[in-house]
Amino acid sequence: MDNCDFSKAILLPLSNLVVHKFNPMNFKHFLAIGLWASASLAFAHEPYSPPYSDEDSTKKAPENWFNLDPEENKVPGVSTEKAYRTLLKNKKSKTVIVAVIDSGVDIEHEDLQGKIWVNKTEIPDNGKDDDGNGYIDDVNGWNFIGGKEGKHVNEDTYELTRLYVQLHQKYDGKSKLEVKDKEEFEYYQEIKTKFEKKYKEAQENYNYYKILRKKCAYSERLLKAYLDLSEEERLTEEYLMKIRSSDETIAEALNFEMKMVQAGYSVADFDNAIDYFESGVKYGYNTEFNPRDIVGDNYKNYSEKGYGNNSVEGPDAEHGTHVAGIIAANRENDLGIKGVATNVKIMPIRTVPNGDERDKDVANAIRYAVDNGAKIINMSFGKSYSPGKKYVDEAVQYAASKGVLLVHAAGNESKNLDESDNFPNKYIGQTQKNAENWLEVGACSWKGGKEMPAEFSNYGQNNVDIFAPGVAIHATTPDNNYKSLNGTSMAAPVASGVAALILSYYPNLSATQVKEIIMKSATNFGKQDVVPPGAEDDKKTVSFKKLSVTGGVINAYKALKMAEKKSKSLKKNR
Ligand SMILES: [Ca+2]
Ligand SMILES: [Ca+2]
Ligand SMILES: [Ca+2]
Repeated sequence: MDNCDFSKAILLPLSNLVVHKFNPMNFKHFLAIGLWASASLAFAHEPYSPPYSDEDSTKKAPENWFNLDPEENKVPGVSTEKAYRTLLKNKKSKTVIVAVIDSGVDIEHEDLQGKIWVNKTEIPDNGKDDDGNGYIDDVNGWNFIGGKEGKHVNEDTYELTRLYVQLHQKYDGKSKLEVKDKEEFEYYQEIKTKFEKKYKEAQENYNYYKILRKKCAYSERLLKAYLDLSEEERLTEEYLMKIRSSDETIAEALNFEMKMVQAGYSVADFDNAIDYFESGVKYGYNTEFNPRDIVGDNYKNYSEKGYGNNSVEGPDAEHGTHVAGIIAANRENDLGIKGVATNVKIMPIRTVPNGDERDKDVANAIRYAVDNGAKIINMSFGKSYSPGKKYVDEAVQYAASKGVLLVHAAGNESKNLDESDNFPNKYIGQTQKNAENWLEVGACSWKGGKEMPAEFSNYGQNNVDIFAPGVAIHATTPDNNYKSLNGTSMAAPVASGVAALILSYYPNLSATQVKEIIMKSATNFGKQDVVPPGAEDDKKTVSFKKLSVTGGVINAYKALKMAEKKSKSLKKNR
């Protein structure tokens, strides 16, 4: 609990990996199509939203849009293709190591071959720490949420639950308080109220979606029978239009199904929602659940390192593999997708479970990355409480002292981060001192214009630096698959990729110089009127510059031009 600023414990909705298992299309969409009204249950407005699919929209995201150019292609991409075609042709580059602190990476993926970091000084599988870095057989990275015999933590609790359990043990049933505990006791009351509310919401949402799913399945069955369709056949709007029935049950089913079909949803969308809330009830808010025994570390000892195992994939590597592909997928192999940077090696550091990551692991992951040569660290995760922030901050400062850039996803709760807490962040301790090696990234959509900011993206004129593509990003997923995902989790690796690209061609630049260049060279959309994320009313626009420090979207082409100048001037002045 030390160094935790109690007064700042403002709450955010749950979310850790910014997209994990589910995609944060705005849940208001559900609300708007009237599905919520059709169940008479009291429910909590949890920001769950159904997964994105290209079919949802009449317009499709252009393929590879995140690498395209705003002027040439009319999408707010980062101009990677233009940069390769023009500025970088026949230019030499140096390999840059990018650490991906995430859920794990499928290092066997066809489009990541040759792109994974190899620790050349470590002899594989001999049970010895050959390079003496404190980690045994760490050939491709490390897994801080695994244990001996290759076991893995897959689910974990939320930090709110862990705080609640810890304080509950100390204060429950206590009638007499010592003066020194008064402040903490008040904090316990606050945590208790919040925890109980969130737990109840998760239960209600879980039940609510189960009812909706039932209703959906029932309506589909009924209407298919009426239309004499087979089970496999899809109910389309055309089919539904044919139904003429005075039967009340049919009419109600038709009304429900029409809304579903028009919005592009199906039973499967409810399955995703049910999974999400079920895991909250079963793991995230379960006060009895504690998977840390799997890791077998001395959890309270923050200075401990070396725990975990060397298996960097883990049981659920979708999120981390997607992130890795955005940064580094092979651009020349005619397979899959094209990552942003070519001369990079990904160092996977498995740290983030389904649930909230732990500060001890985050701090160790940052230190591992720095000590083993990463120049950029991608961090597509976040949470609302951070009892070990002190240790994370020290690791952030350590990274700064070694010239390593940290790229962090702003999160997907449509929140203004100037008004709510989100961890980790650039603030060191309780001061307002900023880490200069920190880049906070929001997500923008390919739609541009009024719809420039992704409707789920967090924002903040002080706390989000810049935006990058994070909607309908097609990239690598485990077992040689590919998927389109949404999230600031996807925007951060676009930014990391651009940073890596700059450093690989201009290695004499420092982390803070790369950050400055990315910020200064952004495509300025500041004057563009946009619908702010989470807005109730699409007509209430604000200028894009209100949503971030720069009011811009990252642009690799412009950044590389600026980097060339800066790099030359540094050489001259040497
Ligand atoms: Ca080692
Ligand atoms: Ca070894
Ligand atoms: Ca490829």
